[in-house]
Amino acid sequence: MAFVNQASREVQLKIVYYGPALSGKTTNLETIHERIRPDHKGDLTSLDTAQDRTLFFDFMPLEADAIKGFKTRFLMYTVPGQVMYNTTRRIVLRGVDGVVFVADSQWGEMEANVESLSNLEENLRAQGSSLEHVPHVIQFNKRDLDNIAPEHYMEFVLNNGETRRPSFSSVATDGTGVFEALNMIARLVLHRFVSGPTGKDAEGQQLRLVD
Ligand SMILES: Nc1nc2c(ncn2[C@@H]2O[C@H](COP(=O)(O)OP(=O)(O)OP(=O)(O)O)[C@@H](O)[C@H]2O)c(=O)[nH]1
Ligand SMILES: [Mg+2]
Repeated sequence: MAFVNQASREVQLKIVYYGPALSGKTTNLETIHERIRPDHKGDLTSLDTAQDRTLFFDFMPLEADAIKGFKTRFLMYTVPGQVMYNTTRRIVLRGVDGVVFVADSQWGEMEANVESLSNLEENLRAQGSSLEHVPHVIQFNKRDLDNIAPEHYMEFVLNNGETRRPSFSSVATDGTGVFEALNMIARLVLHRFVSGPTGKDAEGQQLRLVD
């Protein structure tokens, strides 16, 4: 749920990177953190295990001049992908405004991708929401590897519903596709926010995006 602080004139929007274990969610955030101007980002907080796997979540605030008269802060989170951490995923998903689903393009991970996507749907439903109501994009990550499924196959398996989501081929380790996906989810989240009931100022006027 978007949070509007009328006193400090700040809007907070929550974006969650979701997907199966080791698909590249943390790497996405690391790449974004590396390349964003220092005055537009806060520290990246990573809660990793010894094997560099997310134990709880990664978090990074990101600032943008997107809404007229307000500062916009995107709160960027990743979830732990390992199946056993579902309670954690549910907690991190609370109040989510937008999701980047990071799929692993390797053939051997296709089942894990499908499972993770339905786990996302299930966890959203548990909070009274659904993918229909939460803006989301999908990343076909690890396109630099050899043992990967063709994009059209991944589209068919993961993105073949009635509401096709924007999709991006990516290599999170070198930044390919990472900002394209981020820009798209940010745009979708902002548009949803300014056209919705929470996107109002203290006088009840609908907020507007910067041209
Ligand atoms: N070749 C290649 N490796 C990648 C890519 N993205 C991530 N990796 C590697 O995949 C491994 C897992 O990446 P993480 O970003 O930790 O994965 P995660 O989704 O956060 O994993 P969990 O936190 O366990 O759910 C790391 O060794 C990364 O360097 C990519 O696009 N290409
Ligand atoms: Mg991680």
